[in-house]
Amino acid sequence: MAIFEGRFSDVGELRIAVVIARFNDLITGKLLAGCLDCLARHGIDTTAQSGQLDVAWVPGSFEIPLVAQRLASSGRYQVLITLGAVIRGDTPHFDVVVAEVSKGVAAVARDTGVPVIFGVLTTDTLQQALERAGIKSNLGWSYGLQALEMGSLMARLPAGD
Ligand code: INI
Repeated sequence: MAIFEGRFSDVGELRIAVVIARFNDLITGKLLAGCLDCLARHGIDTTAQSGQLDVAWVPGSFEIPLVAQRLASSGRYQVLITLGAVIRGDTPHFDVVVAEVSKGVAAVARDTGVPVIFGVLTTDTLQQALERAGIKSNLGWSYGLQALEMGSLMARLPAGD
């Protein structure tokens, strides 16, 4: 019996890309800070000179899947992290953006075989988003951990076709 597990240390071989939306950057910037703090504490080089970590900014969460698709299919990265914040307003735009980014991110992972962490907050209010981006906890930190786990897990699984 084989048991496959990811790990959170000795992850020096991982190359990671973050795709982050500028929309609601009050929130996404805090998610990024939490995420980078997590990655750095687990041995990932997050400095400006890093050859291990790249960050791509997109206008809004709607654009995340397209850029994630390009980066994932480049073959350069073992795992991607997507960061966004979609906050429900009085218009149906929320549902359109949420549907596109959630389905799009899942499709990128399946189509490319590269794990893509879904770090897009979907909340009813700004207050709820702030609570998840640092006021109470910072989910960006969790997304960093999940990326390490999935990136290292995929490397340990038998090769697919
Ligand atoms: N983009 C977000 O990331 N969050 C939102 O809450 C949001 N709302 O509510 O409109 C949002 N809209 C922009 C969208 O993602 C695209 O950037 C835009 O439609 C251009 O394609």
